[in-house]
Amino acid sequence: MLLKVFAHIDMDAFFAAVEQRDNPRLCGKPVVVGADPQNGRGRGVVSTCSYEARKFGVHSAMPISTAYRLCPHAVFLPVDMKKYSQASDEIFKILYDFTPDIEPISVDEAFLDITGSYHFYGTPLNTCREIKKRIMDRSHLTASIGLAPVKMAAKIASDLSKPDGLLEVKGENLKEFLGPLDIAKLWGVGPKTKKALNILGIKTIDDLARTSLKDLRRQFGEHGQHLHDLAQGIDPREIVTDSEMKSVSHEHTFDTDTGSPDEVREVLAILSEKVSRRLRRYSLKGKTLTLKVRLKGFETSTKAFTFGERTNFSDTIYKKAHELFREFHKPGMKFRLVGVRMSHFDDAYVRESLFEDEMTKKNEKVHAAVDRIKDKFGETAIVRGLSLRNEKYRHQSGGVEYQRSA
Ligand code: TTP
Ligand code: MG
Repeated sequence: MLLKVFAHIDMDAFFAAVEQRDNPRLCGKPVVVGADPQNGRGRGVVSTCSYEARKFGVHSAMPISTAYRLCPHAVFLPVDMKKYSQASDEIFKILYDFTPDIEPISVDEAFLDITGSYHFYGTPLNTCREIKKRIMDRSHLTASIGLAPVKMAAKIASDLSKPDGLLEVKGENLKEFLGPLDIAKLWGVGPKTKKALNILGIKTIDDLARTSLKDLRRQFGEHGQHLHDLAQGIDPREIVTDSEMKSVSHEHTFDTDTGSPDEVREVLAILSEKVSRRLRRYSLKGKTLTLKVRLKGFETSTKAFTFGERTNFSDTIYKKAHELFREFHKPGMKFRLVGVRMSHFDDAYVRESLFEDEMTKKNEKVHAAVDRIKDKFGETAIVRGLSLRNEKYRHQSGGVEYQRSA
């Protein structure tokens, strides 16, 4: 079997690095990008910070007031999304010069399948050296890259190599590489699963690899098989290119299982908004909405609804998601996780929208205006009235899910 070669690339301290590049006086200094600290009284959170600021304990999603307390002499800057989007476009253009097999994950992160292209540069390692060099030459920014025969190990490798790193994990070293790492490094092991595993005495990936599949299945159901595979270094996931994207979803795991339908409703509003925004970013509209709920004992259920017309409006998605939830909910239920997914996209989105009624067009304009404001002033500039009350959820939901075409 041909071994695949995956590269995971992630820019270092991305927003802060762009700011330092554009203002050399900031180089070598702690820089915090995010909400206005207002001398320690500011609300809102840190988007990111330079590695110099990380030494003081500052990190992404931390309240800006805490960041100010930890590092008052840092340079605090507002989010300039337009600038970072430009830098991101430039970097992605460079990546597409190397291979079309790219799965974009976020503004500063992507998976590349270089199995068929690395020969042009000799070896996978040389290919990645060349990618890093080209990014530095053209964008004056540093990237970290992990190389491995499976995606999840490539991601762990880029993370461990930060900043300005390059780390290759060869197939024969995969288990040895993963073994001593904390289980939290595994894709799919969030704080909840980590806690549940720790209670069983499972701390490292090696501990997990030694646990019997039977025990894991008993504890985690279907998820147990996945955990078992990952710990053995088995991860069959391929990259999913933009054109293959089949669904967009966001999930949220509650800090403590909740029995409050109101709390679930607020989270659904935020998840719907995130899914809606992501769909619009890719100029997509979906026809099928799927609500996912995981109950206290890891039992997972999904409920789907197919709209008469494709949509990417947050209100439409939220109302239906909440309706599905109400149909599902029974008194006494406790929820561990909820998720919202939209699928069944239409390639002819632009064409279809030409014939849509005036109301839809108006609605589209409103959404586009909201997106522009968010791009300019950050994700929390405008949020639904309902969402506003729960600031804490805004930075916690899971990533976008990509699925491979059937
Ligand atoms: P990350 O790649 O997670 O972080 P980073 O690039 O700043 O630092 P690292 O070297 O650890 O990769 O996120 C990319 C950008 O996304 C980041 O620069 C700012 C933004 N972001 C937020 O706005 N809020 C967040 O909570 C996170 C995690 C990132
Ligand atoms: Mg990054």
